[in-house]
Amino acid sequence: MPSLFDPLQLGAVSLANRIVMAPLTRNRSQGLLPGPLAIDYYRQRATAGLIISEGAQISPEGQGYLDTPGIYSPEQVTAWKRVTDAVHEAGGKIAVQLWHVGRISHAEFQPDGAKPVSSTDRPAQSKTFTKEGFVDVAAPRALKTEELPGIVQSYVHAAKSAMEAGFDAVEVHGANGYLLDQFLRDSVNDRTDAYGGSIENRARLLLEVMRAIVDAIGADRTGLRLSPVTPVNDAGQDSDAQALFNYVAEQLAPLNLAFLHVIEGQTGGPRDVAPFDYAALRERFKGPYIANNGYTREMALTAVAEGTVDAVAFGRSFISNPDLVRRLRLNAPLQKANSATMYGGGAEGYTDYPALAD
Ligand code: 8OZ
Repeated sequence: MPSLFDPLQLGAVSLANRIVMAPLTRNRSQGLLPGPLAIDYYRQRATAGLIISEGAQISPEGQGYLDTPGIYSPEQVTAWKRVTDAVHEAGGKIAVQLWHVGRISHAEFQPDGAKPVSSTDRPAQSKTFTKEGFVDVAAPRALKTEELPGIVQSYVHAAKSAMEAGFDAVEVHGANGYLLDQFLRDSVNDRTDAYGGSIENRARLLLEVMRAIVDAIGADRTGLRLSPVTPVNDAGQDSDAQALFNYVAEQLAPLNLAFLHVIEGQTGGPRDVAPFDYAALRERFKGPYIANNGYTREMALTAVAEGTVDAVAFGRSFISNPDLVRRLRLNAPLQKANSATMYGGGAEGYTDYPALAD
């Protein structure tokens, strides 16, 4: 049986081990550009089998929080290229997370202070982080049907930009109550067009995005993150999450994506927040499955050895342990992440967590 420390092939990307750095929003990209500290931060973590970057918005409208990086302008591509070069020089692999927040946004980030866009015009009961600190998210406007091809095109443009920036792959953010999840769930999506109502209709935008990206950059460099039952960002439980996500996985199977990355349970919280059969999802998807959320070393070792998952993504422990792979290998103690320095700021709590001494 494979071990957590064995290599793994995800589409075109060869991983040295099955330990993945989960995407982590850090709000340190002034001017929407990953800066010099981001180069150090990602380089320090290059022993991960695969780094998945923090969410990077695919367009100006896709931004919802202060100082998150973009992946759509030539300037952003240049800035990211320095990050991907540093990770590659250190022997690592890095994917970018393609992010559109939908209604989890604020006028401060939107072009001309416009309303953020969503599947619905109902606001989320949620907060975002702005120059003024944590504030309520803005009321959105429902996208018109004829605007949806433009959304798909923004994802394609961002995916092509990611390839120019030297990323090994892209991960589409289909999780955590952001735009694509706002279309998937019937707790949020109240549309009456071909993108609302039935499961087929609610999954349509996500599947169009995935097919378009696959056509543009290749399935072997395209992955997806889902969170079937997470309640974060006012993503209410779908009336039949299992049927919805089983359908999505079945439709994705023929695309032969590089990976499916699943947040099991509540993002950053309990794994048993609602019943869900993740094995059923994996069985339908057929391709490589990266599991995430609350995995201990023991759980990760067991899950890979038993073959229930192909790889495990760790979030918070990668914040505070740049050498997490080595620590897991040695069963060395893990440093605890400081929650006060997670979002915004400088090097403190970002690039100053030490590696184990030799
Ligand atoms: C924490 C703070 C801001 C954004 C997610 C992109 O939950 C996020 C996020 C997390 O997916």
